[in-house]
Amino acid sequence: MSEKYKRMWESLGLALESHDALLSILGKAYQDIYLTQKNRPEGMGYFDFVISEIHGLRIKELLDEKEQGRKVIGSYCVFVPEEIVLAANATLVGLCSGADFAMEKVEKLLPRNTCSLIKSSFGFKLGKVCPYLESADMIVGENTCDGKKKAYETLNDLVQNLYVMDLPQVKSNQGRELLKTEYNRFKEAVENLTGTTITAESLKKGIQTVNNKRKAIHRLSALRKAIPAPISGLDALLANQVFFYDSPERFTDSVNKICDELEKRIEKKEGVFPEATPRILLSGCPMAVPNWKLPWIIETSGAVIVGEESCVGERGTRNLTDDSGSTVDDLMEAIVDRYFKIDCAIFTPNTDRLNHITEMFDTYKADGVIHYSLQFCQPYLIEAMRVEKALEGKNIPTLRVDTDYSMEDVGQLKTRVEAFAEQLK
Ligand code: BJ8
Repeated sequence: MSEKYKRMWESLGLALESHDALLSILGKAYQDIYLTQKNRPEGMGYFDFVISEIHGLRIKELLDEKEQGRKVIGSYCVFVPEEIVLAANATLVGLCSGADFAMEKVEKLLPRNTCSLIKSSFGFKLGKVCPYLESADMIVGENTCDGKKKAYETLNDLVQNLYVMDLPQVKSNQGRELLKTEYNRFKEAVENLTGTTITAESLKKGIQTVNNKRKAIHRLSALRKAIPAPISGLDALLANQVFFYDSPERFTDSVNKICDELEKRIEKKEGVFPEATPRILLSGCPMAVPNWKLPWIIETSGAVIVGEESCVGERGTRNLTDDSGSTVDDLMEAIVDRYFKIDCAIFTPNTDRLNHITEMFDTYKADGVIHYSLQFCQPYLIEAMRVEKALEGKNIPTLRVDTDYSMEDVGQLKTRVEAFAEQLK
């Protein structure tokens, strides 16, 4: 791929040598973690292709769109409404990163004890290895956790086009008002950037397009209730990760095709692991590409993941946006309603999340919950203790894992996960 896209990467100002090194690490990790899995659905071939071209073909498509005048907007959080972006004839891409990169440079700008996700986003910028970031006409930051909101002050010095969205922290009437004000301000900013006025028709279409992506993921999730599990957690996570990069229509079709295949598997009682394999619900911080460490450990330690209570998973995709409104105002209200339900740990109190985890545990017929927090992520680390207590109160076996993007703790984590899986048998 390197030679084929070299010019394109050069034009984006990427550091070619470092970028090659990153792609080779990514390719090796994908080979070792994904392509060694057994009984994968054939439809996953599409996602293998997407990953192999994640910095190639998809970037070329975005640059071609840009040449036609379409704008690209990058975001770090599921609170940024894709519906609004699509309605203005622009494209939204996820910018979160799941690998350590250029850490020496990063730690000159951020304290060491910053979560890996934030550090990684800085590393990809400072190391000049993220073509999505370099293609973006606008980058949206959001005032969610303290780490992110303070880091955006510094990121503002590194990029030219950072837009920061304020977000509520409490699910009150005032909180909803703030979200509404901020979404209207964002709508205006996107209209200014694109020179396109959002109409009721375009907003409705944007809502329907994003809902279709979500419905495909809901269909996939529902199929994961089957015993034996028809798809690995790693593969399902990949689909949830690609949700943030791919063209929406193509993504929806590809996930639906996998679902067609899984329905046939379920009819024949075919699974990716034996029927008695302990079923895990994974809950906690989002996992951006290529953060596959914990799912890989779990699924090579005698268990299978059947659901993700995560922003790269059900927390991010769970609710649809009502598209029945006939005016821009009605539809914007529906967008506010939809996003205000997201139960990110930055909210206080956040009891909805506790309830949702138990609900998912039952729905997906899980045997245990593994709670995953990134080190130094205070919202999820602190909430993990409440999650554990609430689950223990319901006699749900729970394992709390605090980790980062490094591979140093793999052995230790594997021992803990194996013991947990054994306990669930
Ligand atoms: S809605 S979870 S995508 S903020 S891991 S950076 S919380 S210190 S990512 Fe998130 Fe939006 Fe919430 Fe979802 Fe901070 Fe924690 Fe790091 Fe995190």
